[in-house]
Amino acid sequence: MRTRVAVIGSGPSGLLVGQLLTRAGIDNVVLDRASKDYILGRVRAGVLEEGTVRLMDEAKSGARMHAEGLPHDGFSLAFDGRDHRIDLFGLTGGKRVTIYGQTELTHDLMDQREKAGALSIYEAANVTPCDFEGHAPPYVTYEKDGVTHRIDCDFIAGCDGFHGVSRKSIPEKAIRTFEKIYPFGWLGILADVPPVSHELVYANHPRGFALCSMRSMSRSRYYIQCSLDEQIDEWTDQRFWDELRRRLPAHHAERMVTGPSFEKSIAPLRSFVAEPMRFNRLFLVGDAAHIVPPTGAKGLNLAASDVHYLFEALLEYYQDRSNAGLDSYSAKALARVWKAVRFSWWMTTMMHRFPDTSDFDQKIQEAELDYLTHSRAAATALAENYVGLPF
Ligand code: RFL
Ligand code: PHB
Repeated sequence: MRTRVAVIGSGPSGLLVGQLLTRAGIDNVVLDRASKDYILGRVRAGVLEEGTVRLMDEAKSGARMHAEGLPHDGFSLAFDGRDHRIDLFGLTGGKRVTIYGQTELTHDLMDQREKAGALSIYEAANVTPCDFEGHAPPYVTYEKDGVTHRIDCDFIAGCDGFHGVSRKSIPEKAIRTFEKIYPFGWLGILADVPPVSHELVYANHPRGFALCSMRSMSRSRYYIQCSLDEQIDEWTDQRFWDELRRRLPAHHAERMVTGPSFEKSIAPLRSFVAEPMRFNRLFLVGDAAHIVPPTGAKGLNLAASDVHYLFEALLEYYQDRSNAGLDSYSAKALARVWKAVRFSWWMTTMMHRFPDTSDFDQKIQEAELDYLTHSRAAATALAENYVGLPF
């Protein structure tokens, strides 16, 4: 089989780049080792920046997102038993975020891809990017139903997430990685109960961080900071609700509606960047190249900005026969990535309780929160990063 762009990974990065390419008439194949149902069963991101929304529109996949997504003009930072609202809309001159689950976004992109008749291969085993470093055209091999297949292509988009094969295929000496592991995780649940507040609440509490998010006005997504050795089976719903309630200001805790959860998982927190993001004909996109802790809600949105830069570069290549965009992809993407890595690290540091915090560190955290909620300049810096830096 031959295609122009072989896309490894059918998460948001792979589907979005695939859909933009298909709409521009650039033939591509998406390959994933998992099944469609497995991918749609993963509960992850929930906050979309305006740039991500714009890209979904460009991919003609935004109709349901506009109909069902919730525009949010602000969120709360809760500490010392009080809420401090960050007025995203007012501080950024009219920008907002949209609450729409990654699962739904993925669903919409899969539907549009199917409608467009573009090829996706699920449950592809041993996907391997080959010959992407030299002058010969690259290809990808995979196994399906015991048969090995080969897809010849011009380019490979490595959209296969943090544990994917693309980054691992790059010789060690050609890649540099940067990593920070945080000494805690997030225990998250999904439940069909109305959220405690119509906006998100990020809470800093002596017992640890808590986040009240949502998927709709009848479905809540809640997280609490937990230690890394926590066993999920030891967290009954009741124990989770009790712990969450303790970490929230009284007016939220009192209003909280509880109910059975239908998803419960623990996610470790990590910052990770691989440089560069291009290896001749292989491009790393999204989580394959970088991971951020979820505190700043940036992971999916960074995947979207990478997709934007890569799509523009491929368009320039196929339409104008110019390599300029491909040559600058890595530098452009990384410049935005590092700013989001910094923001996510900063939000994480400010909102969580670290096991080894000294009295000095604690006072600095309190001063930071006090400054942020009393200085318009400081709040503006937070708001402009939260709604997303331009791309
Ligand atoms: P994905 O979504 O991991 O998709 C990669 C796909 O590649 C496939 N794959 C392979 N296919 C073939 N061969 C292989 N060897 C393969 N290895 C892997 C996988 O099956 C999968 O389908 O990466 P992508 O597309 O780059 O998307 C990135 C986002 O998923 C991620 O950044 C976000 O979910 C992060 N994130 C958040 N981001 C936000 O922007 N806002 C948020 O509010 C937000 N909250 C979150 C989050 C991530 C979380 N977790 C669990 C990590 C909350 C959580 C709890
Ligand atoms: C979510 O709704 O899953 C969510 C929202 C905000 C974050 C992280 C996750 O910062």
